[in-house]
Amino acid sequence: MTRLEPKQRTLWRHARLATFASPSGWDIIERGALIAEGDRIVWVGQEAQLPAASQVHTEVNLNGALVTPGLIDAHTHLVYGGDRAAEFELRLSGATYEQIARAGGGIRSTVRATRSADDASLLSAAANRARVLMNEGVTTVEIKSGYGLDAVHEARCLGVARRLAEQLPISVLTTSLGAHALPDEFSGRPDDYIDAVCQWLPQQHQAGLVDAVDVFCDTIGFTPAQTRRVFDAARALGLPVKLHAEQLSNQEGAALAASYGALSCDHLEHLSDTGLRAMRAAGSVAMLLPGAYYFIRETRLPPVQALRDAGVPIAIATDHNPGSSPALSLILMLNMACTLFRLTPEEAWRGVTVNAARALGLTDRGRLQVGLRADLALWDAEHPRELAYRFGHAPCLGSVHAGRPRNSVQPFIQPGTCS
Ligand code: DI6
Ligand code: FE
Repeated sequence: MTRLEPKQRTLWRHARLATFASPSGWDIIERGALIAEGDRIVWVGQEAQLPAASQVHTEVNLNGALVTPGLIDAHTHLVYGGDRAAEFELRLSGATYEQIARAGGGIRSTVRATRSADDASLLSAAANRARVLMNEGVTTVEIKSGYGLDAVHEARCLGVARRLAEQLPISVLTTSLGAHALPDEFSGRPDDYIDAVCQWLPQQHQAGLVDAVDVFCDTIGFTPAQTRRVFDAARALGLPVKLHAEQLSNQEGAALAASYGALSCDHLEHLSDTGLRAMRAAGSVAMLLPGAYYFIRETRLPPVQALRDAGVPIAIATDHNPGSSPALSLILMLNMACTLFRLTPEEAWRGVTVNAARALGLTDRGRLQVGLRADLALWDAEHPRELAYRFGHAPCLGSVHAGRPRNSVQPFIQPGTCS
């Protein structure tokens, strides 16, 4: 990766741009061009309308490739040790996800593997996973902790997530999810564990490790009352919250999270009308996770039509984790969101771009627009709907992160200047 000077100007030309700049529609610009200056987009439009005096240092002919905003995977659990392939086999022979969790497997088995892994192996495993996402156009990823479940190991996992962003051309937002499961040493004492989670949050925050706070509020997770205590601790630090809400049962978690102005409520298969109304009033994003729905063979669908009717923005993510969604393709999630949840391809695309940015509280990305970050994904496709239509096939030609092309984009680059 070459480091560009801050004022380096690059013209990306002969592209078909899907900008998502308006509130609806694909906003396709045929024969489009885009100028990036440093990490920002400074011009987007039809190539024929390029200002005559557009001085640039580098010009890239994209030969008609499709360009979309860089993809945003706004819900992942990317840092962990081990895997749960044996648990997958158990589930295939009849055990449910909940039964395995209650018997000490599930999340707690990943906690054991994570605690015993050293920093270097946690980092290299997470980096390998991040690279797979990046190879399909992902330029921003949210990463939750939640497999350390004590002060030391939670901080270690958040630190690994931060280091990923230093080592790879990808933006990382971290979420502290200490309240993911009850660790063995607190067995029978969930309230004591919540005390501990609330106590270590200020230390994590002081160390610069936390962008947001999450809780798993469900029958095998934590109660609404316990969730509220974690949210109060987050609020005291000025940290935004989000929630694993109504995944396996309705706990009215979405309404609770919305009352704290949650950025997003995630999963939502069991969302109630009360929860939906509260989310609408708070402006929280509905984060739908088709990978987990599919992998644990949920049968209850999230209320997509009601969310749509209420105008609640919908985002889509991989929920990558070893237990309920070992998926590493955000492009596959587009297809699954359409096929399983009946989203339109455009809704699914907005779910991994503009609405995913909103779910992270980010206003500087998710669209191709002047003033936003030059985070781009390049595709061998004529129209973005093709990427939601095919599955097991993501023809990504490369990506650009903060104005800097990744290696795979280099073949496009034709040195020269245009004036
Ligand atoms: N819900 C999920 O789907 C993941 N976490 C959560 O709260 C599953 C995490 C795992 O099974 O390891
Ligand atoms: Fe999750």
